[in-house]
Amino acid sequence: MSEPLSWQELAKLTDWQIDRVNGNTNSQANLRLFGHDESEVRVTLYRDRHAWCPYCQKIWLWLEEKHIPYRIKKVTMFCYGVKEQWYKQIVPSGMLPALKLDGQIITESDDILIALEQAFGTLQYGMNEPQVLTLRKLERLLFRAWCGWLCYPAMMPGADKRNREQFTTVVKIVEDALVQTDSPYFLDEFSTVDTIFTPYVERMNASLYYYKGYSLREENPRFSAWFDAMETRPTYRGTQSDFHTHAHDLPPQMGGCWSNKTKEAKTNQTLVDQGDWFQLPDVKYTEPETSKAEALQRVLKHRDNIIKVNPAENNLVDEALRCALTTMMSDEVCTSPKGSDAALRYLRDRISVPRDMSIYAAKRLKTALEKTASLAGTKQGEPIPTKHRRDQDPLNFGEK
Ligand SMILES: N[C@@H](CCC(=O)N[C@@H](CS)C(=O)NCC(=O)O)C(=O)O
Repeated sequence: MSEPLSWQELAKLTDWQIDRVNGNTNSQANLRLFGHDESEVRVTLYRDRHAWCPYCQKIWLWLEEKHIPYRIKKVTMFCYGVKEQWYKQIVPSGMLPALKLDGQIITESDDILIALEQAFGTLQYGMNEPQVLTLRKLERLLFRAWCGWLCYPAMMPGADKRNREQFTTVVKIVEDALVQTDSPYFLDEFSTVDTIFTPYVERMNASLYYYKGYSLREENPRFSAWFDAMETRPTYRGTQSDFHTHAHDLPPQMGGCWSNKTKEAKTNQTLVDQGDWFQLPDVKYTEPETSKAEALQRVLKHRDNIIKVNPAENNLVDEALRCALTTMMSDEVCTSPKGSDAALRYLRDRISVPRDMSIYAAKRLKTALEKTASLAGTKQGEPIPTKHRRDQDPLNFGEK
């Protein structure tokens, strides 16, 4: 049984750092140069601060794959807090993403990709090439079938089964499309089509696992191979979220997500919410050796705000958090103060991937928080709201 380390002692246990500007894809960068000079930047991407918006992820991936130097300006989505006035002056609807290209503002993610193609060339295939158009339509078909299953309560007998069949029928068409080439991607090599499918396929995989007990990645071999191939790409790894973030960020965006309350869904919900997070099929590449150091570094950076926003008393959270981090770094059990179970689980439930840290770092941190909390008691944190996510208001994290 060890005593919690001090913040100074903890700081000595991590030297994790990344090159946000020229290194791998990451959610924290405000400028990406890929070795270019800043004077060459022609593009500004306006994307959501929470690194969650699917249409933003599409553009983000495309720019990263093409190594286009760009600036990033982060904007709050309505459900998390107040939309920035300066952004409404540029885009009155407040919708994201938007792109400034040579001084010109473009909205609508497909129009943005078309404008980027005109300026910088295609990502293997152009948005309006026939095979791309066909697959773009298929992506929308899959999207609608997913909404039809996820976003309605299915009260009538047999409705859940019918919605599931409608979805899996489209999944079968997508599986057939994926088999058309030897590559694991949609066309004969990674292309713009993969960046278009990525955001919602990732959200489908997470949400159907959690709300319907259906594992898209595990039940469909071509999708499985596609995910595996995507995870070989540092661009995708940098934008990749986890099941918990999607399961709890989707309801306010989609106007509600409904569980079918099957045994499988209930088992999956417990796994996503309470662990073991290493058993989830949300990531398959090998865990990097740096994941604990990354998690620690990210908590150290934001610790004052993390402690301040927690509903529990500051000193208690401070000690409990140091306990969890001590456990994470040493694997030794550290007894957290009485009454800290709910406080630790409040934080466990609010780690957002990839906004706060990468998927494996989050798993390590959640595991340590839960292990420490379980020694203190069984109390859960305040429930995560389903109509908004103002518990994640960026103003509480010193963002302007
Ligand atoms: N058709 C648009 C859809 C964009 C969209 O729906 N954006 C959402 C976020 S995913 C948005 O900005 N909502 C306003 C907000 O949440 O603040 C596109 O393709 O760009």
